[in-house]
Amino acid sequence: SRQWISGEAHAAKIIFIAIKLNGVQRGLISEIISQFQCKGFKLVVIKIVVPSKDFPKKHYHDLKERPFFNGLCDFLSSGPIVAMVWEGEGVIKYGRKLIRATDPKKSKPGTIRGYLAIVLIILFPCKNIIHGSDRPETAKDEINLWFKPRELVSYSSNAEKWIYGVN
Ligand code: IDP
Ligand code: MG
Repeated sequence: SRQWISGEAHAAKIIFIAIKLNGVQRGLISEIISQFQCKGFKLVVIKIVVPSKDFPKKHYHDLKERPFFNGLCDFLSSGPIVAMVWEGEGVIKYGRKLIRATDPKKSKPGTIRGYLAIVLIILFPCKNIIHGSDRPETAKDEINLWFKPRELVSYSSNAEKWIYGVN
C-alpha cells in the first residue's frame, strides 16, 4: 500500500508534536495548537492517547542510557497525551525554534517552553510541556510509531493560497 509520507519532499514538511500530560492537565492544549495554527501550519492528524507502559521506551529509545530515562517513560505513560502531525514549509526548523530548549530556564519568553514551563531537574523527567521531532527522519519514525496507517488522513487546506500566495 502507498505510504502516507509520500517522499523526501513531504517528509521535510511534517513534524510530530506531542503535548505531554502536564500540558493537557494544565489546560494548555488550545494555547499550543494556536501557536502552530496562527503561524499558518496545517494540523493534519490529532488524537488523545494514554500510552501503554512500554510505549514511551520506543519513542525515547535513543535516551535509554540517560539517568532520567525510566522516570521519563513512567511519566509519559501515566496520563493523556495529545499526539499531532503538523504540516508546512520549514515546520521542523520553525517548530523546534518555537518549542526551544529542553530546559525551560534556557528558553526565551515567547517560545512555548519559555512561556509555559519553568524548570528542568537533572534526575526527574522534565515537565517541559511538549515534544517535537528534531529532524525529518525522526518525524517519520515517530509518526509511524504513534499512528496507525488508517489514522493518517490527508486534506488540502483552502487557506494555503493566503499563506503561501502561490496558488
Ligand atoms: P527535547 O525534548 O528538547 O528534544 P531530548 O534531549 O530529546 O529533548 O529529551 C527528551 C525529553 O527528556 C525532554 O523533553 C525532557 O522531558 C527529558 N529530559 C531531557 N534531558 C533531561 C534531563 O537532564 N533531566 C530530566 N529530564 C530530561
Ligand atoms: Mg528530542
